[in-house]
Amino acid sequence: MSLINSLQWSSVITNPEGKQKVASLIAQKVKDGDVLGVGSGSTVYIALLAIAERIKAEKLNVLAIPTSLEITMFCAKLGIPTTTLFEHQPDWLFDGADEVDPQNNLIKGRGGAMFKEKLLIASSPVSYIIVDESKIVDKIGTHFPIPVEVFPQALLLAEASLRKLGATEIKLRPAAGKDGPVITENNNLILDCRFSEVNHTLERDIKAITGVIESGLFWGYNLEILKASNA
Ligand code: ABF
Repeated sequence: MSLINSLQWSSVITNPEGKQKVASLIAQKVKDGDVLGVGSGSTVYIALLAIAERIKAEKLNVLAIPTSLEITMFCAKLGIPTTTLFEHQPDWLFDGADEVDPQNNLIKGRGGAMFKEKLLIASSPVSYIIVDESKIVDKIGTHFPIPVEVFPQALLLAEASLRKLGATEIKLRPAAGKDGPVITENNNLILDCRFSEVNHTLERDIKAITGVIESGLFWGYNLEILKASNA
């Protein structure tokens, strides 16, 4: 067995039934010739499994633009050809989220890939966000902090600037299972920030800090939310 074939989704998948429902909805939308933006996370992974089955059964020509190395490797395992934003723009995209409010504002970035996720959403004419019911909140920031990707040498400047914007808690995200901080695929750090108030200007204000690469706050994007309850 090749090393790619031995690749497994290792973390626990919460609410697998709900995720399976929205994943099936996404798989049904795939058409021959589509270039798909592919987000990150377990819901996206389950959708990829369903898409791979359709590609195989119906001999569809589909290209994927993944948002993380992990998803790129799963595409390789599943036989889904990949491309990049240098060569193609997505026809449409699917991605998960950590929180979705009634206006379709999101928090993303638990996997630390929000820079590429936002880049893909900004590049795609249609973006489907696939979520189980646990992700629906009345107010953004209910369960999750807002992740902010920061160039390492800008750490102290970013911390001070985020506090000026009203951050009440800022944590340097630790690496899972080893010492030190999480290092993103772009070689940056992640600050998980809680704010007393999250409003329409916060995303722009965070992004304006020198050294901030991107935040996991997605405010006012043109998104279609696919929920497990609608599947
Ligand atoms: C990505 O995966 C992230 O932006 C988000 O944090 C997470 C959702 O993961 P899951 O589908 O596993 O709940 O979409």
